[in-house]
Amino acid sequence: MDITLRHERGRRRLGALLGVMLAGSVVAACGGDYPQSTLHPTADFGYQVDSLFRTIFWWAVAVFVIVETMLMYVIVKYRERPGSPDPRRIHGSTLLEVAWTLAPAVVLVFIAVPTIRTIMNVTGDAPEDALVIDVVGHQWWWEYRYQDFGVTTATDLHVPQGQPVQLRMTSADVIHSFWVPKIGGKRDVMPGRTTFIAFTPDSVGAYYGQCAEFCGESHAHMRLRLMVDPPDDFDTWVRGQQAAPSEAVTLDADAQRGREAFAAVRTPGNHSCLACHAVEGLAFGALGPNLTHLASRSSIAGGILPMDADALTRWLRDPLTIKPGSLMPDIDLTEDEISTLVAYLLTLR
Ligand code: HEC
Ligand SMILES: [Cu+2]
Repeated sequence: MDITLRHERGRRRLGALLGVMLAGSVVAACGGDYPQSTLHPTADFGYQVDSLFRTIFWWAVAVFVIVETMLMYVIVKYRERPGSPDPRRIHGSTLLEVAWTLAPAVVLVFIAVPTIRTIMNVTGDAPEDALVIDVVGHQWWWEYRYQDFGVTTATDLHVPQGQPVQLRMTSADVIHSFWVPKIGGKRDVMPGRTTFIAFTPDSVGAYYGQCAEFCGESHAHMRLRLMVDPPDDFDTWVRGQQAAPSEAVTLDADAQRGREAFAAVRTPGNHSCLACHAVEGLAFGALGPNLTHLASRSSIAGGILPMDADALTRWLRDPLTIKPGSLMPDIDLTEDEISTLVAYLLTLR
């Protein structure tokens, strides 16, 4: 064999080896415990989906190994050699054809049975004692209504650890999809229809999620956080949300002026805060998030900004740059109005 050919082969082998190593490390990277990994579930819904995934994965591995082994064997054994005669012609083999029809059919049965069983198990039915929360998808934020407690909030979804929860979901505008990967699968949220997700979260923590159905310009900015609280903390949270915020604190001069700016009627365009937002005891708007306990949340604007003075200031200055297409209009507020409004909003604990 001449030298250049051998070199060429060596290089190809090295390339193939590197390719395999790269593919291996890419696949291995998927297994990490990332905030939105479906491979590390923390609720019964997720465990079922995960176990189905693993079952199918191992079937696929078995099929891959068997098929590739046979393929390699045939390629090597029947490769053309110098001077070898033409291969014998054959036509049809009943045995082979029956075998390669039956074998995949059997594999499909072993995949179909657990798949259908899982689908039946995760339709969203919940036991009697489940905590039912109404979820409303909006362009581009999630609203939650706890009818049992008279609490309405947004973006942060609080649930108690170890208790079955049922989400009763619908949309105020277009089709969205609710997805917290560590809890389980996604489910469409549609206007004029009600869909359900049921789960029992088993570990305390904050889990990220997001809208998983393209719903317009700021679809990528429609995130959420599922807060799984210890039961006692959850009760405390509910009591905090039920209390009227304005009674709880006396407002300083700035916050008082902010409250007035919030309630002021703005013309033209009626971009008054209270036209779109509710604050218990002050405003009843329903187009935007309920702000009654805004300052008790971890994030604002569909989970893309932290809940702090700086983010609130940026948001009030220019919501449309932060969130293109946002239904919160750009209101011509003076810097003074913004700072008093922020002072007021921060009192809404
Ligand atoms: C035309 C309706 C409308 C008006 C008027 C309006 N907002 Fe909004 N606001 C919204 C909508 C819709 C959102 C949600 C935007 C998003 O996340 O996509 C929002 C979000 C917010 C948020 C973030 C809340 C959260 O939980 O994410 C704050 C704070 C806020 N608005 C304050 C104000 C203030 C203060 C005013 C008055 C100066 C005001 N808004 C006027 C519709 C409005
Ligand atoms: Cu959406």
